[in-house]
Amino acid sequence: MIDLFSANTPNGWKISIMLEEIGYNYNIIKVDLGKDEQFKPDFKKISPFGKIPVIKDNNNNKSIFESGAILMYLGHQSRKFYDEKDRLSINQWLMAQMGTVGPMIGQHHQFHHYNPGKSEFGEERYFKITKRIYGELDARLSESKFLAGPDYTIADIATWPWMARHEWHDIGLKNYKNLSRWYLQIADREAVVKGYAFMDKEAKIPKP
Ligand SMILES: N[C@@H](CCC(=O)N[C@@H](CS)C(=O)NCC(=O)O)C(=O)O
Repeated sequence: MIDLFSANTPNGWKISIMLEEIGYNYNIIKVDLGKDEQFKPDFKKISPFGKIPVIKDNNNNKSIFESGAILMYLGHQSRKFYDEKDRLSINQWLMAQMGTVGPMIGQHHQFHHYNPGKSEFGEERYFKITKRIYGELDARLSESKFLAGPDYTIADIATWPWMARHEWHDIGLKNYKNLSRWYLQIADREAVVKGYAFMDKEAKIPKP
């Protein structure tokens, strides 16, 4: 049994989707970011930067922070979506999500969605970067079925939740043929539908 400390956000969905995909049982412990629960001393003991998601594996009492590290741990444990022979490619696309896709699109959310009108520079900069990321993912997916190669892996599980916020981005996912094909194909997976709705049973995946 896994304890999942999380919130209803893209970084949160990565892990609920993975846990659904590998069929592990998990307890959800909601961390209310609006109430700054991520900064409580007990939570910071397992998440030094005060961020969700975190898991605790009750089989060995280990806790793990950082979504990429959690996906690698669960992929390794379950031997699913993290095939040893494909790790070089999977790790690169996973790290690209962790270092570029998530942080950059996260800033686009801050300036374009949550705080429009506060900084023209910030809005323009992250709109442009997010649009470029759409193009770069689309180019990759024009030559490869999934991000790391022919198989669905933890790199897709890490990246897909960020595209699930496409309605906030105002970039027009449907204009990116390969990215849309990939997005919709993953959106049809039962585990993704369940993992996306892990904190809100009524939540429906937005289609382009
Ligand atoms: N690199 C971290 C990022 C996690 C992250 O930014 N989580 C956000 C929610 S999506 C959070 O906890 N924000 C609370 C805060 O920054 O105060 C990961 O991938 O786990």
